Amino acid sequence: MKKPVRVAVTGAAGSISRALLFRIAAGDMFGKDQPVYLQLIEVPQAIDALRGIAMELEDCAYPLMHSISLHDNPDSGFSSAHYAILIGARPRAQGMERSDLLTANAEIFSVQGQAINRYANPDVRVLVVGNPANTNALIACSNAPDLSPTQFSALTRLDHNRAVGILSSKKSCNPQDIRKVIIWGNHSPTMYPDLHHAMMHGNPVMPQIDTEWYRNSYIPRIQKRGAEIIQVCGHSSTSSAAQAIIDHMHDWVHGTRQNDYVSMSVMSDGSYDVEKGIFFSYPVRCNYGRYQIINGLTLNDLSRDYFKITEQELLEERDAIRHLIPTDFLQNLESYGSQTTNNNVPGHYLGPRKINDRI
Ligand code: NAX
Repeated sequence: MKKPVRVAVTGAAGSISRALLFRIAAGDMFGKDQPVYLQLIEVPQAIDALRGIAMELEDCAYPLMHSISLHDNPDSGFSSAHYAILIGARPRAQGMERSDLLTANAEIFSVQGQAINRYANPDVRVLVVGNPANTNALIACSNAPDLSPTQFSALTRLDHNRAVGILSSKKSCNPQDIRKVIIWGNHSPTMYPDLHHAMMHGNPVMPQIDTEWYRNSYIPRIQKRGAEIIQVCGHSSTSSAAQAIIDHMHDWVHGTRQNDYVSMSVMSDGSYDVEKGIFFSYPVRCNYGRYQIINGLTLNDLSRDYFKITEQELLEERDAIRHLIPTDFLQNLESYGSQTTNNNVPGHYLGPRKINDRI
C-alpha cells in the first residue's frame, strides 16, 4: 500500500463537497491504490454539519480512507497538505455589488494562500473552485510567494465537460469519441467554448456541425449552463461540479489521455498574447503533476473577438482586488513567460518535477 496523501478541502460541509468527499475516499481521484488523509476545513458555524459528514465517511468504511481531521482554521487545515481543493467561498448576497463580492472573496483567498504557503507540503497542488474562481486563484497564488504559480489552478473542467456532453448529445456519439474541445478564459458567461480544433471520431468537428447552431445556440448554452441548471432545479451544479473536480485533479496528477488535451485555468505566461498575471483557461496537457499549455493553435476572427472579451473581464476583476495582491508579485511575473517559452517542446511541463516527493 502507498503512503497516504493529505487532501485539504475547504467548504467541506457545502453541497459540492457532499458529492465530492465520498468519491475521493473511494479512490476516484487519486487511484484505487492511493490512501487518503482528508483534512476538512469549514467556518466555525458549519463544524457541526461537518461532523455529521465525517461520521458518514467513517460509516462507509472505505479501505483507502486513512483518517479524517476537521478544522475551523486554514493554518491547521492545510498543514502538510499535498493537495488543496478550495471550494468554500462567499456567495453573492442580495444587494451586493460585484466589486464587493470580489473583495470579500479576495480576503478569504489571500488568508488561505498565506496559510498554504506557510503550512502545506512544498509540492502542494492547489485547485480553486469557489467563485470567482480565476481571480480567487490569482489572489491565493500571489499570497504564496514560496510556491510556484504552476502549483495553482482554477476549475474550468466543468465547462469543458459540459461542452463535450452537450456536443455528444447533439451528435449522438459517445463523449469518449470527442477530443480537443477547449474552454478559453474566465469561468463566467464570457468563457469561450471553442470547437475549431475539436475532433469527433478522429475527424474535425466543425464540418460535422451547423455553424449557425454553434454560434447562436451551442456557445451561449455552454456559457450560461450554470444559470440554466439553477433555473431548472433551484440550486447550482453539485454532482457535475464534483465530477469535474475529480477529472481535473486526476488528470493533473496522472496525466491527460493520449492525443487529447483538457481545459485548466492556469497563470497566463503570455501564451496567445493573453496578459500575464491573470488565471486564464487554456488547453493543457498534463503529466505527473505538471502541465503544458498547448501553443500554436490558430485563432480565427470569431475566436479573437471572444478572447478579448473574456480577457478584459479578468483584467477588470484583477483591478478590483489589486490592493490585495502583494506589490512585487505582478512585477516579478514579467520574467514568467521566459521560463515557459519552451512550451512546445515535448515533455516540457510546468511545475516542480516530482509530485509528492517529500511524503
Ligand atoms: P455551498 O454554499 O453549498 O457551500 C459552500 C461552503 O463553503 C459552506 O459550507 C460554507 O460554510 C463554506 N465556506 C464559506 N467560507 C469559507 C471559508 N472561508 N473557509 C472554509 N469554508 C468556507 O456552495 P457549493 O454549491 O458547494 O459551491 C461552492 C463554490 O463553488 C461557490 O462559490 C460556487 O459558485 C462555486 N462553483 C464553482 C464552479 C466552477 O466550475 N469553478 C462550478 C460549481 C460551483 O458553482
